Amino acid sequence: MFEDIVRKFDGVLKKIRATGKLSEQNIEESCREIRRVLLEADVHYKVASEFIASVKAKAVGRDVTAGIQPGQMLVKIVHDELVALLGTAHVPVHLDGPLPAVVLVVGLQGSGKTTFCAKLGRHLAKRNRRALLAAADIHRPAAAEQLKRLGEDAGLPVYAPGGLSADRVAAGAVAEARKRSLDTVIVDTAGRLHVDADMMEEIAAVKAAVKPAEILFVADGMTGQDAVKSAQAFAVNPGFDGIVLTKMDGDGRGGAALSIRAVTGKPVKFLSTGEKTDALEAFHPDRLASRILGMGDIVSLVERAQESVDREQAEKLAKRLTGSGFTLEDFIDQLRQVRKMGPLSQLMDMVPGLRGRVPVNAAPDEKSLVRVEAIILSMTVEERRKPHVIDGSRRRRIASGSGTRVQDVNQLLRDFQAMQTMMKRMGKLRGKRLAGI
Ligand SMILES: Nc1nc2c(ncn2[C@@H]2O[C@H](COP(=O)(O)OP(=O)(O)O)[C@@H](O)[C@H]2O)c(=O)[nH]1
Ligand SMILES: [Mg+2]
Repeated sequence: MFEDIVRKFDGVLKKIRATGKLSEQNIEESCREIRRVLLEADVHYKVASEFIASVKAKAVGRDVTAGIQPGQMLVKIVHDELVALLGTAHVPVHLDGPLPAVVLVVGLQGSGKTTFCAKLGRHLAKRNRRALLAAADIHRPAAAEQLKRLGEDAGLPVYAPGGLSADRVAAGAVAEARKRSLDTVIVDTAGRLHVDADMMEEIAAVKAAVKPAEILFVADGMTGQDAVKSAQAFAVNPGFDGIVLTKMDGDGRGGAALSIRAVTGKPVKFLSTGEKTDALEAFHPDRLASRILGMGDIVSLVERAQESVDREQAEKLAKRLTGSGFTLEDFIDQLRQVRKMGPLSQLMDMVPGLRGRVPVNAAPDEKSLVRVEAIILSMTVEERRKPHVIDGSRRRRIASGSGTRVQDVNQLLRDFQAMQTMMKRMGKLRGKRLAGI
């Protein structure tokens, strides 16, 4: 699913990520390439243009958070726009109101309605809902048989009386559900190859008979912009609350999934990914955006850095760290910043290129960070600024004050000294590089 678009985005993003500075020109260039990828994925051209316009507006003149490459920042902007395009948050099926709640499933023939009815029943069973499937596709005798078979497979009861009109099947199913204390009725309806008046009349009758809490429109995700077009027609009549994209296991280009929400204004609620009744995924815009950009973790890295590192403070710290004045107070500041960003090992995992390369024990664990902090907090201000005054008796005092052992204090002072030396060396190196040596 989405392999093709992921691959193409990956190529474009690799270039963007390496961007050293965001200028109007390279933002323009990046946007042009993103637009091409979107159009090749069969995204609606209007949707693609609007998408690009808002990425540009957000990227131009944007300050870059400390600790992040400008290119990564742009990737994050693209990601956030993609999430917005896909609908921001997951919207669950609406089942509130009088019981049984009725879900009406509509869409063109062959889109995957009947299969989806069974999948939805199974999905809801995990949420403690007990659903009855109603066979209101009365035009094809095989449809009721198919629903019965799928219901059996999913462990769900099926109401298929035969010989009744679609609206009477639906109403009968509601009565049956009440009798059997089932709280949900999922109504499978007939579709045509194209939208037509008879079908709409029939759906209108069903709607009037059972007052559905939710109408779901099922579209074949493989058909790209055709799915979007039929969604537009169904949005006008009979209207619907959410979209189900099926056959997402196929090699469709993903364009329907990317544009259908923007075009219809209705949220995608599920992706159907196979013929079996368990092949259903709740649709989460953020997860799909990350998957499409093939970069999930950069986003969380940038977010955490933005939340926890104040840019100026970080720059000041960097200057002091590499200068001669690196003290235990800076050391503790730095530890706190790092800890705010989350477990170190997890953080390292998120840095592209570092994943799996840093041995687990190279990263200090949380416990020892807490210990180090306690030790430094037990020192006087003078001791923190001039650690060389810390003699044997001070070490004993600090150890008992922080609930640690003298060895721990010794170890910390040794680590600090090594770090101070390293910082000085880095400072010199940077100076040399700046001077062009
Ligand atoms: N690969 C795949 N096939 C599906 C999916 N959903 C439905 N199908 C198949 O698509 C065909 C039409 O599905 P059906 O539920 O009968 O569509 P309906 O005419 O809208 O009721 C059937 O062969 C299904 O097995 C899916 O998510 N993935
Ligand atoms: Mg069917």
